[in-house]
Amino acid sequence: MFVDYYKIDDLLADEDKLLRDSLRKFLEDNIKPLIKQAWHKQEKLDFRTIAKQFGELGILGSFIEEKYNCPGATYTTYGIVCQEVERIDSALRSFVAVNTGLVMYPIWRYGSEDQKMKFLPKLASGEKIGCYGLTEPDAGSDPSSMKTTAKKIKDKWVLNGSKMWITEAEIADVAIVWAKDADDGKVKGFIVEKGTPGFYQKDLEELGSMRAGGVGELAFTDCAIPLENRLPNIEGLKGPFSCLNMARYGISWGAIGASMDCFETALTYSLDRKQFGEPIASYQLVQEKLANMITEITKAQLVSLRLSQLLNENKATPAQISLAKRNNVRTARFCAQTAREILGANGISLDYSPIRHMANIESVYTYEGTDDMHTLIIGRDITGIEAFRKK
Ligand code: TGC
Repeated sequence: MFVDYYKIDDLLADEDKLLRDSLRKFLEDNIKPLIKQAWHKQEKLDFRTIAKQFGELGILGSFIEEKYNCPGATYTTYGIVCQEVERIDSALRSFVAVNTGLVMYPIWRYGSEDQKMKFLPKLASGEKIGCYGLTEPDAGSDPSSMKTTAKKIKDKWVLNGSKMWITEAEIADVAIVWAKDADDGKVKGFIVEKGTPGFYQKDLEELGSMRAGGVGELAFTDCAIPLENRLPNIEGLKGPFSCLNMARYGISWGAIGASMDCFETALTYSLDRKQFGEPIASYQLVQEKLANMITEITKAQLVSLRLSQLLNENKATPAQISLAKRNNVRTARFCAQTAREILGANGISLDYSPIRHMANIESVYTYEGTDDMHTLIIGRDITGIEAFRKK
């Protein structure tokens, strides 16, 4: 079943539709059967295997050049990939969006040619997995207050500090880490490889959201990396923020995937479930809920598709990306709650996906910029007045 009320399919390229259909089949056959148990027991999915499978499917680093063994596709393709994986589970989309938008993108955009040749092909094939270190225990919405430092000592950069709420923290082979230069105070980006002395990686246990994926912390204690592991072509906060644009854009599509799955589940259930002698879909209150869901999903689809075109033309602004992330995650939150409600008591069972999406979406609502921060980013853009901090 496709949730496509406005024939948005007609606006997609044939190759994107083919990719979507084959990816959907792969995910439904291979990953969907594992997800309930993985989430319930908080036994993370086997991302080593999944990374290689995704590499073979050619869905990592969608918009990055073929020269680096990446797909060389469009931002629309990347969006469709995010939609399909989050239709299964938000942890899968986190994996794709972090690796593509937060790890491969900064290496591609700000890295040296040697760094690109060394890391991008292996990240695209899934041979290596990445993570992104920006957020810290005391620096979430305000990354400018980060405490992690990097000091140039002879032929090394020496990192000290910690990062928190990091997708695939423990498994990652490659971490993109943002730190303040201890001498000039400027934010700079570094590539830290697994196994470097002084680099500690640990996933958190007992999470109530994103239970099928890894989320954890990174710590650096006199962690010395070669000088050539600094991303040479960026300094300042616009580096990490520009990467967040890529992840936030991917989230806007992923949220559509989660919403679609909730809608499909609720529609199927309401046509099947009888109360008072009739399918509950025949009752006006249930129809209103379904109509509200399809309306919000359709609006979200149009926002992300248009945003993809703006990105393909290099015309999208950060505030436009904030609008899509904010709107579409609100839609997913609404659809998960509404679907759960339509399913009645069955809605709290993990036999159905909405309660799982509902818990996952709380992470998505908060990370890569909270809903409140995106409200203020849009507010600043349309008024010219900043409301982030007291003057
Ligand atoms: P501000 O003065 O606004 O900007 C500093 C410089 O950055 C530029 N900039 C951007 N550039 C590209 N894209 C964007 N989205 C940008 N936003 C800002 C800006 O033009 C400026 O450049 P320049 O050349 O003038 O220096 O900085 P501010 O500190 O006032 O920022 C305010 C605000 C609210 C926009 C920013 O702090 C913000 O976006 N906060 C939210 C942070 C956030 O999203 N954190 C989540 C991080 S990731 C995560 O949740 C976990 S890690 C990922 C995972 O593993 O899942």
